[in-house]
Amino acid sequence: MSKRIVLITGATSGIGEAAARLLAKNNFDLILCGRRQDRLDALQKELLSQTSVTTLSFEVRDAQAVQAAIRSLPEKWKAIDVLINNAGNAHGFDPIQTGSLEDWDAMIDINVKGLLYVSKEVIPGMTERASGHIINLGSIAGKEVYPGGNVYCASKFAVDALTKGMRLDLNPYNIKVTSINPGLVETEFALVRFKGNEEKAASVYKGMKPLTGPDIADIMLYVLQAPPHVVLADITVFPTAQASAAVVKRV
Ligand code: 8X3
Repeated sequence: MSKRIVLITGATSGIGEAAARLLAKNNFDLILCGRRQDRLDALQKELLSQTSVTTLSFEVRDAQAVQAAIRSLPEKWKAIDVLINNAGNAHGFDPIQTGSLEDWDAMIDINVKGLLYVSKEVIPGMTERASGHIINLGSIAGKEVYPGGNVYCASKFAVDALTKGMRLDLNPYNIKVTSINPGLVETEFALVRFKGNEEKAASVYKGMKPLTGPDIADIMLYVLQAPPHVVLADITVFPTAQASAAVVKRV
């Protein structure tokens, strides 16, 4: 297969960063997106010896910024073959009666609206060319609701619905749509959810071996290397110690 251009949101850490590293080695040119320009620069510098890399720094929740950034891409980067909607996070773990508006806004703005803003800029080129692949990062939290998950789960249920909606609407255009729905993955995810509380964040992964960013990146590469007539539509992946959102074997 010839080289493809992939745009990855949330490329500055965790799953997005691992995907950037793996795809750089596997015939993809990279458009790395994130909020933190210093991290984007460092990753670009690291990967430039392996492939072409450009960066875009913006907040996915800012529709204007998303539009301006993606439209600023030089001509040679405009034909995006693969969109990885990876940016997203959980903010807070409060029950519904005490959750904060700020946390709710962040999760809905980033996980749902941000995914839509980026998709809106990228999909028209794909429909025009009648080719493309969109990978949305869902979660087990988009399949099951657990105590304290409320708005985060709602945001990931929305991602699940959007993935299905994209697959239906883009069916006439030869565009593949995949969702990858991980369980526990050890990234900065828990640290963000617990607002920097390292002890609470560590307890999420205590006594079990969680998935890692590179585990999810491996799945992405497999998905992207499937033959043209094959699309992995919906993948749920757990660490072996996990059986559902809430059932985890710990030692
Ligand atoms: C992250 C998985 O189980 O922590 O999306 O909600 S979980």
